[in-house]
Amino acid sequence: MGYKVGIVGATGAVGQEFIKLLGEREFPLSELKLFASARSAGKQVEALGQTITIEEATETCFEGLDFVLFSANGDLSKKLCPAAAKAGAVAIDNSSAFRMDPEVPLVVPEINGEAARAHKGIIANPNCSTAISLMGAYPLHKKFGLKRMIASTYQAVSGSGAEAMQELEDQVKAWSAGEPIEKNVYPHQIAFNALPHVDVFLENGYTKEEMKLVNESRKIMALPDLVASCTCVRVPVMRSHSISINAEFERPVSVEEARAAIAEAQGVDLVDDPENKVYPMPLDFAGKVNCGVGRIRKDLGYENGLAFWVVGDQLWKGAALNAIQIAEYLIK
Ligand code: 2RA
Repeated sequence: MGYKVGIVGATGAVGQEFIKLLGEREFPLSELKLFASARSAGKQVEALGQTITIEEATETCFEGLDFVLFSANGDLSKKLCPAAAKAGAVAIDNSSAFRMDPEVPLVVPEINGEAARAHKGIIANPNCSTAISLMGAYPLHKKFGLKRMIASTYQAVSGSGAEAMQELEDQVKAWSAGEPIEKNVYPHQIAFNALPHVDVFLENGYTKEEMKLVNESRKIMALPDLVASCTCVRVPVMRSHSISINAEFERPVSVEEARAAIAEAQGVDLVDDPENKVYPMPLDFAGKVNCGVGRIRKDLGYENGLAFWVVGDQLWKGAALNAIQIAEYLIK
């Protein structure tokens, strides 16, 4: 038996990864429908060995579908996810529109997959930096009881979409050729730079991105009292996010115990042999299903503390893969 799957935002960076991963993971498809803006409607694309005509994403296009994977802006998700659910589909939404809605499960399958089964038609996919961070933090929480998490992210430009990836490439070329640098996606040059500015600034001095990591972590791990803070930085890396985490636990923890907890965890690789220059790096995890954890060491600031480093593919575990893993979880 196959499933009828729709993709909203099919022409975007994440939408393209949805298509690629559905094929590579041999998701049991009986039909694939691609939806995008009116501008793209009517275009024909090759996808999974078939020619598919892109349809305009509207409130009436979801009839008969089992799953609809959304990677569109929050406003469009707010409008169309309920329509998909009303049509009988499960809407898995990659925008932030429903993530903090108490009626909508926010899911990383390796952490709270069962929460997905309580859905009422819509399931929220976490922000990329959240999902990747928790792939390292959660296995340690399970063993040692996380009470404080301070995160600093080093985020790839893929998080801003295909245009940002092209902008980085163009800026590197222009810089190397001594030509003027064009800036369209970011307020400053991103090539050879680091921007402590991901998403918009809020009144509390944090950015929306930073508050997403704090608030979504609490919801996904069901830790409403988790003490957390975060700094999100955009760096000139193509498609993997890296996160430095300083964590304090309820119970004593050794580096060896932490390494063992990561080594046995699902969806994450222990990459931790700094003496031999072995640690997770963005280039190594681009296009990888698993995230990587390394640089595990006692935190110098907390009695029961650890510092560690997590890396994951922003387009995959940070977006398209996690959403498809939610669908896989529901059909298993
Ligand atoms: C970013 N997490 O990295 C945001 C959206 N994908 O820009």
